[in-house]
Amino acid sequence: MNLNLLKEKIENHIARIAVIGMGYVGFPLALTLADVGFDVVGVDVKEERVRSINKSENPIGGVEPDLQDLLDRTVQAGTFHATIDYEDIKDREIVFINVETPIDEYNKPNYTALRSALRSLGKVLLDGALVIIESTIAPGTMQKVVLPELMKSSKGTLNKNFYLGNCPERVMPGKLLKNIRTMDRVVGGADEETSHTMALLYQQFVDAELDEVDWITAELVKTVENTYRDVQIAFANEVALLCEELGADVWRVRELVNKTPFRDLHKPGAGVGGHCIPKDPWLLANSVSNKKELRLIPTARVINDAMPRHMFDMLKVGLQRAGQELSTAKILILGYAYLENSDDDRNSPTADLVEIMEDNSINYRIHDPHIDVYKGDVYQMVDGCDALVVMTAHQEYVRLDLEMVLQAMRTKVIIDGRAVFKDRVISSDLLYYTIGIGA
Ligand code: SAJ
Repeated sequence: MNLNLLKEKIENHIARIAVIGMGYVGFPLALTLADVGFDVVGVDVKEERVRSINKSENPIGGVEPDLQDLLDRTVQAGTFHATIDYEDIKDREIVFINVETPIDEYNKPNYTALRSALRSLGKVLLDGALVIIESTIAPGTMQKVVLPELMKSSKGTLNKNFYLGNCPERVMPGKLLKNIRTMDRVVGGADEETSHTMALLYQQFVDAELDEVDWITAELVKTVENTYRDVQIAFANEVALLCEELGADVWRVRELVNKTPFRDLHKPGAGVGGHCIPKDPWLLANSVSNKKELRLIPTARVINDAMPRHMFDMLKVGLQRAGQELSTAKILILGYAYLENSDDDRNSPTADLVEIMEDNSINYRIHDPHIDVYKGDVYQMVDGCDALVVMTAHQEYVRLDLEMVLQAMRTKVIIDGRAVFKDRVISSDLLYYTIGIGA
């Protein structure tokens, strides 16, 4: 099939679509495409996840407006279903790939899931299909990994047997569906004709600008936009450490700095988690061989990764000042998710803090209102504790009755990694430390 025929099918919403990877990105994408009238098949390797999706059970946790309703609607309408069998997508004219692309312990890209999806897809790929990679990949990966894998598994040729593009996702937990429909997208086709076709496809469900580029530009835009954020957060964290040393309040400094035009000092915090920000700088840095020239990007990662340790150091100071031995202290950690009001715990800074606690044989417990294993009554869990360590700014903590919490505590130390309580009236016998305020 040539792209003209595919374009017609796209405009009439009769192009048959598959989305590989039913996670935070692929699942809402599949529902959105089905909601605008396409027939969509979702593919995932997790049989349990496929089964629950087909029973209209939403696999994505956290606060995601409208996701469940959309799932109910599309499953009932029969325009969307999930499968583990690649045979079920051999008739698909458009295939999105939204699988995980993590980094390994050496900060190198791990493309196991991506290669596996490409190998399985290639065996069943419909002649003339358009394949779009939405996973975040290091610049150069389309040329050096995706194309060779797909040519090998499909025994086909680019722009003859299949068309290939990269359109990096821009979802954010808590606003998955909204972002899919409203964020500008970069559509990187192997050639202009493919980019045009991709733009036409995204026009069917995206109400924003679609910028047509080549592969390397699409790969760079995604990794650079997240590396920008990581470097900005690292700068905020370093300013916070300065303020602590100087006895200043970084939050007041930040407020006034950001009154200056073109300044956007980010928020210092207990660490940088998630599936994007800690990973994408390494994908970017690994796209070039002479990495020794890259100093800012790796250093920003080191600064941000050191913040959980800084939380532990503040805890030690607080307990010492309170005259409470670390070895006999009882600690309650508030927040395991990497982001407020989300259940997403990927690359959670709290996991790093917990490792340090374990290494020091500290008696700790974890609370998180969005993660089943850590759910509980904070007012009960804090009973007899010596310190609270706030790692995530969940709404539940913002609304916490601090006086009640303090009454239940044995020693009254709060280490606040997200400045959740900094503007609250704090009783006199409390030792309160927050990121970026000298104590
Ligand atoms: N964080 C800080 N200080 C800040 C901002 C964030 O410490 O000023 C921490 C957060 O607590 C979290 C981590 O960084 O642990 C990441 O937070 P995030 O707000 O960047 O959330 P993510 O990981 O969901 O990032 C996504 C990214 N979106 C995509 O990759 C499509 C990112 O580009 C967005 O800027 C971000 O959402 C967003 O703005 O919500």
